[in-house]
Amino acid sequence: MNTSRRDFIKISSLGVGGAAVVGSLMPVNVFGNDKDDFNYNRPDLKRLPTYCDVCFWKCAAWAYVDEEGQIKKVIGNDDDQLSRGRLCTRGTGGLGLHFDDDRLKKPLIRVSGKGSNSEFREASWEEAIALIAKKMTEIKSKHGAESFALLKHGDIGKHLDHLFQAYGSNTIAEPAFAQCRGPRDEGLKVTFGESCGSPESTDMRDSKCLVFIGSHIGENMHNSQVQEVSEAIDKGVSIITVDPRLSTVASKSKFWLPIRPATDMALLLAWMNVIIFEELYDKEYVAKYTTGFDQLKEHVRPFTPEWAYSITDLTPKMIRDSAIEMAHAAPAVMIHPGRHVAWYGDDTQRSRAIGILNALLGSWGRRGGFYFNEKAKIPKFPAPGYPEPAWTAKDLNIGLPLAKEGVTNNVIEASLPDTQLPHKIKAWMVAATNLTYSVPTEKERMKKALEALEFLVVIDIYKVEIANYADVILPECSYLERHDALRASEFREPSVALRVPAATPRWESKPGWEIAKLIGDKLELGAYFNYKHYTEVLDWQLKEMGTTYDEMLKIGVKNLPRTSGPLYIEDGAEHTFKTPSGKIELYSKELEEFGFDPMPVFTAHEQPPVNYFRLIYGRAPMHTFSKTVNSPHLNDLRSENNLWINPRVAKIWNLKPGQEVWLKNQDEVASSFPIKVRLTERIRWDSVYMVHGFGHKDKNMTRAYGKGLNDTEMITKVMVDPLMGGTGMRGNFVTILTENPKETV
Ligand SMILES: Nc1nc2c(c(=O)[nH]1)N[C@H]1C(S)=C(S)[C@@H](COP(=O)(O)OP(=O)(O)OC[C@H]3O[C@@H](n4cnc5c(=O)[nH]c(N)nc54)[C@H](O)[C@@H]3O)O[C@H]1N2
Ligand SMILES: Nc1nc2c(c(=O)[nH]1)N[C@H]1C(S)=C(S)[C@@H](COP(=O)(O)OP(=O)(O)OC[C@H]3O[C@@H](n4cnc5c(=O)[nH]c(N)nc54)[C@H](O)[C@@H]3O)O[C@H]1N2
Ligand code: SF4
Ligand SMILES: [Mo]
Repeated sequence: MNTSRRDFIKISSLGVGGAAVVGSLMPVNVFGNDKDDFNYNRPDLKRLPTYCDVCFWKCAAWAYVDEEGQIKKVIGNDDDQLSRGRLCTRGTGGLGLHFDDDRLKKPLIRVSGKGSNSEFREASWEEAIALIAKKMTEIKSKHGAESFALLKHGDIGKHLDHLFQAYGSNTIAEPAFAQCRGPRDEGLKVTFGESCGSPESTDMRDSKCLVFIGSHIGENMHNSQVQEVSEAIDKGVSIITVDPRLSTVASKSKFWLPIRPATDMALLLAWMNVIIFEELYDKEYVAKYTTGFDQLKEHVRPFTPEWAYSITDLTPKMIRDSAIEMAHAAPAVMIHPGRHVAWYGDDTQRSRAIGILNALLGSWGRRGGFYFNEKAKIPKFPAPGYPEPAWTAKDLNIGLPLAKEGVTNNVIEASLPDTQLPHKIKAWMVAATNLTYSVPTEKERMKKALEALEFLVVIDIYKVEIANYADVILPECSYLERHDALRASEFREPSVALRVPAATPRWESKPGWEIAKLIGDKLELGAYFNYKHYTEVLDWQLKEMGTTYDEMLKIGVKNLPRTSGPLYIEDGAEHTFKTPSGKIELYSKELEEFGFDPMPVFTAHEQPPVNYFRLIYGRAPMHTFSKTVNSPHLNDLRSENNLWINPRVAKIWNLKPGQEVWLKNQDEVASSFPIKVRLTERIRWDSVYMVHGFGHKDKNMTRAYGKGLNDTEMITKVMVDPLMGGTGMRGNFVTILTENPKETV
């Protein structure tokens, strides 16, 4: 990395961006649903409401269908706060999940082998469901229902949560906690008594200064956020991006801070130091709403920008100037708490530090900072109470005081024959999560756990890698082919959105609600599934909420009035935070009582050894994790990832653009597939970068098989967050192999 890049870079002076020429954050073609190129008024078309399931933003949308029942187009619903009438490329290309002929077509039952040598045969739904119910009954009587775990993500999760709790198991976990936003949510809860939620309650459209620490909005395509950042850019917002890589949003920033990876905490403490000692903080807000300021002031006294310089590679001037920039915009400044924050194991504390910084600037509960969100309450369809399980997934979270949800890694750990955890898990149902791609584990541990299971059911739309260990595989239909639970996303106003099928399920696939009901009925849990079709549930719920199924068919999404009070703290008004003290806790007695640092501290993390690079990863605008890579529509836009390498490194290593290389990590794990080199100044010399989700190993995914490299393979060292079990994944180092390791060894 040359000196000018290491310096405090004002992008405008590089001519890459700058407020005058930046305009929108959306790269051309990212919002693909240009409404002008399609005649929506064609008499042969009808439109049906849905909400997008290509990621968890759940944008409300319309599916346009012709007389033959063919889905022609999916577009955003104008009345929706999340889509604002536009879908991102992935949402527009969501059709690909419907049309993909590589999808699972029938239930499959394993006949032999496990893993890569497994053989399956097709089965009828009756046979598959009967086998699942028989095994669930057997496991319940042998080991207790609790030993049957549900690992899920996505919309089918709600239906299966209900099934599992009716059955007697609350051994439930999903990667959205320990692999994603758990550390952030728990860190913010300790500080403010609540998290920023999902969608995050970031008031970006009215911000004067936006700070992104790793959050790479623009590649991370969470729809309304991208739109709000673009709006703020158009209004002249100043952006500060902290990222070892010149991300899309960094290229639109006034200040890019190309930090040495794993040292963000030092920067955050130095920012606090400047803001406190240069008296840039919001004195009134801090006095009125926070507790522990004096302790924080003493705590950060030594953490000067000069102290942080040698740790972060960021000059004291960069640190001071950017802190001043934020303070000038306060309280309309939003330091984004990020979303996938499971980085280095001290992530809850880093998220807390971000929270504290926002508090010092008075931005929590203020316009242009964070608003108070609200979610619609969906009434529960009448059903008996659930039996009380003897233990739940949370009981596996030994010594993790803030692990308030199931931790996937602990479920995996409890499934190992030699587990030290207090409860043993014997079977899994895995739905809409490709665990072997999304949960990092030590070498071989996941495989051992999978091999030890007495029974594994996988419910997916593809025969993904984990399905090769399954005893039974069930094909769910795509979201465009099914009803689902009502969407009640938290936002500025509460809302409810409906999803109905735009097409009939392809082949023999079935919707999640029906799969849950079929298993439930077979288990004689029919009282919990007291309806013939899910529309009865939807209609009942919607009537309770003052609307109807028929009305929702016409409007798709309904925004409801707020009932929880104002969006922001009104000037000078009293406000009680949901913390033990009722105030924003700059100093946390709660953490102190648990035996943890009451205020965030800097811990030095290992840096890459000679000839190794830190592996960092992120998103591409046209893909969601590993789930869209095979979609014909989205694969067309990008079929493989590439490896970002700084040209200086490439010169020393004699690497050429487009050259295929393999990676080997610190634990001697070599990649299954090669990845092509991309030379770019946009990455520091000590790191390499790739987009997560590629390198599929199952040949049934014909477009995705063997294309690109799976970052998770390289993530065998996990830095566990001692507060909540988050799995820090960015402490892995890779070296570059120019020949296929499988052929040379
Ligand atoms: N297109 C698309 N969008 C998505 C998703 C998707 O799959 N596809 N997934 C969604 C989901 S579930 C999530 S959780 C979010 C995740 O997205 P975000 O929360 O925005 O991002 P992260 O994955 O945490 O971070 C990625 C960025 O961190 C930078 N980085 C790496 N190491 C460091 C470091 O040490 N310090 C700093 N400051 N930066 C570092 C990388 O260069 C990269 O730019 O994206 C969401 N949006
Ligand atoms: N190495 C690495 N690991 C990561 C991340 C990373 O950036 N790098 N990101 C982390 C984050 S932030 C998150 S949120 C998690 C995400 O983790 P996951 O949610 O596990 O992500 P995917 O790998 O996309 O798996 C989704 C699965 O759902 C299936 N699927 C798609 N549509 C449907 C459907 O309609 N019905 C059913 N039943 N199945 C469907 C897909 O085929 C796929 O198998 O991963 C985490 N793990
Ligand atoms: S952000 Fe994109 S992929 Fe995610 S729900 Fe919205 S349109 Fe779909
Ligand atoms: Mo995530």
